[in-house]
Parts: sequence; C-alpha cells; structure tokens
Amino acid sequence: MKRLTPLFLLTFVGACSAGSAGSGDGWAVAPDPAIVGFQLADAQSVDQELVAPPFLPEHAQVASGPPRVVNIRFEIIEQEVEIAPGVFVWQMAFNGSVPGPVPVVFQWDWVNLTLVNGTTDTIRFGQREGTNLQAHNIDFHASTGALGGGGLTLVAPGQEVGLLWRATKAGFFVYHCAPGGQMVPYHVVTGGNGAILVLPREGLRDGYGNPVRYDRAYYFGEQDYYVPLNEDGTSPRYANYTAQQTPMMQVMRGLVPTHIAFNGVYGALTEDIRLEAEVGETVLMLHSQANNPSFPHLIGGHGDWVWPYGKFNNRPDEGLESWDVVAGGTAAAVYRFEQEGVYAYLNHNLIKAFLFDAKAFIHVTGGWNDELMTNSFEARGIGTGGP
Ligand SMILES: [Cu+2]
Repeated sequence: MKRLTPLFLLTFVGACSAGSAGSGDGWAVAPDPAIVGFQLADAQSVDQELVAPPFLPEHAQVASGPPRVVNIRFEIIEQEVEIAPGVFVWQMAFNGSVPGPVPVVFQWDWVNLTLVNGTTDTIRFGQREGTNLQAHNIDFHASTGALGGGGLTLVAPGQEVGLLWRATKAGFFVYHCAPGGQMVPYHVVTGGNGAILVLPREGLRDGYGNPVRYDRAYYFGEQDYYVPLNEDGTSPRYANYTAQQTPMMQVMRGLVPTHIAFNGVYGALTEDIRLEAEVGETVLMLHSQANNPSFPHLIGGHGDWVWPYGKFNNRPDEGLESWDVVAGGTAAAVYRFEQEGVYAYLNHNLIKAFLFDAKAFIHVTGGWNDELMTNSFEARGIGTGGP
C-alpha cells in the first residue's frame, strides 16, 4: 500500500475521513464508542509481571477483546548504587531499577497500581540494600487527573497505596516521583522515573496506515545525575538517601550533570547487558528523559518510523536521522536492520554520549549487503591506485 495511485488515495481518504477522529488526512482512526464507553465494572482483571529495563514484559501488539484492568506493583527502594567507578548515588528506584520498569497496556485499558514505599523483596530487581526514609509518590504523564496521581499516591515509608487510572492516550509516557517542592527534582535525578507503553488497540501503524510490528523492543532510559565529587572524581559516601540531599542539591543548582547514563549505571548497555538483533528484524526503540532533552540517533541506521513525541496517534515521520526527546518526554521509533555490525544507539549530543555514558550498543548478526555499502577500494597510499 506504499504506492497509492491518486485515485485510490482519494478513495482511501474519503472512506476513512467519514469515520475518522477529525484529522482530515485519512490517517487517524476513530475511537470505537463501544471501547471508549466500556465500563470498568465489566473489565477483566489481569496481573502483569514487570521486568527490569531495558526489556519489556511479554505483550501482545494488538488488543484482543475489550479493555482490561492491568494490575501492576511498584516497590520504591532507596538504595546506594555505584553508578560509575568510585561514584556512589543513593537512588530512589522503582522495583530497585533506574529507570523504573515499563508496564505495557493498550489504550482504554485501566492501570491498577499498588505503590509500595519499601519492599517485600518479592519483585525487586537485584539485591541492593536500603531502608526508606522519605515519602514518595508517582505522577503518570499518561494519566488524567490532578498531579497525574501524585496527590493520591503520597505514601510514607512502610505504607502502600492503590491508584486506578484509565489510559486514554496512546504513546510512550514518562512517570516519575513528585513528592512536592524541591523534592520533585531531587527524587527524579536520583532515579525516580520510568515510562509506560500504551499501545493503540489496533497496534502501531506507519505513515501510510500499514501495520507496524516489531520483533524486539528496547527501552533506553536516560538519567542525569548531580553527584558531589571529591577532587579525584570519586564521590563521598552518605549514610542514607536523606543525608545525601543537601550536598546533591547544591550540585543540582548548577544545572550541569556530573554523570549521564543509560539504564542507570555507566556501561549498563555497552558492557553489562548485551542487546541483540538480526538482519531483517524490526526493533522498537523507546527512549525517555524525565529532566532534560535528548536527541536519539542510531549510528549506521535510521528511524524508519518515528512517532512525534513518542505518541502513537500522531502520524509518524519517515526515515529520520536523529529525533527529539523533550524534557519529561519520550521518543518511539522503529528500525528494520539491514546490515550486521555493532550499532550505537545514543544521545547525539556526542559529549553526553562519549564523555558521559548516554549510549547503548545493539549487536546485529545476519550478513552484509554490498549493494548497500562496500569499499570501492581498500585504503592505499594517496595516488597509488588506478583510475
Ligand atoms: Cu520519591
């Protein structure tokens, strides 16, 4: 359907616009009134087992059946982590992970969150020690209501609270802790953020309206840190999350991060965790930054389709080289790999990628196509070759 004749295009646009949401370009899909009006009381309840980023829970890419209530559990843990050699940060981490895990739901589903300030150690990722001292909460950018749920979810250590909200918008959306005042940035830049994937019920579509299906999905959560440092570049250690707060806020006021990492820790996605793909596979690349802009780029590849601001009811852009993540926002892109090799997916503020660590590697196998790229001649002395 990529090569539409003008006549067919007119017909297609005419047919779609009759039932469209009013965009007038024939791409938008009208919400189904039966889905939108589906009652919470009639919704089936399902549990979702979350996994540690950069991976996503197993999920369908197209909804079958009516909206559901998806039960998830976040346990907030204050924990000290060595984010770079000799550099320690007391994080606040959803399920012990920075960034937090990615729940996956469909538009018009309900999300039913149990938010725990502390841990039962049943679902935390990793085995880090910590005892919570501060109040926490959660603001879902995907939700509708005061403070994104922040007002309804503020809980003291040792407490848990439930938040039910409906996912009325499709896209990849930031969530973060927002306990009020200066605590908002402090909790966000110590790791209290993540993102949720809200898929359109009909699945992703390209700019022509064709289905887009992915073979793998990776989440690149970018974290800026503001760590008080010793002269040798190591950090002082603090007794707990609260003891770190005043000195860290002094560094935060300068607005210059001391460390920037994908997946919370230097080397996480270049050394510790190996991301793979095969030639011919389509990979969904999800990116969030809760506190700063970022500029994703896949070295040697492209964004075949990039949904503006990571929101799926916007017609995606085709064939981009780099794209935008706004502060407190996301990006979503797909790329079908065509050549083997090691691809760096990074923030194309290259200082943030290479002097800091805003980068990941994707190891791609499956062959090389000379038609796309080859040496026309190997390296040789200047002027020593033939014509
Ligand atoms: Cu918090």
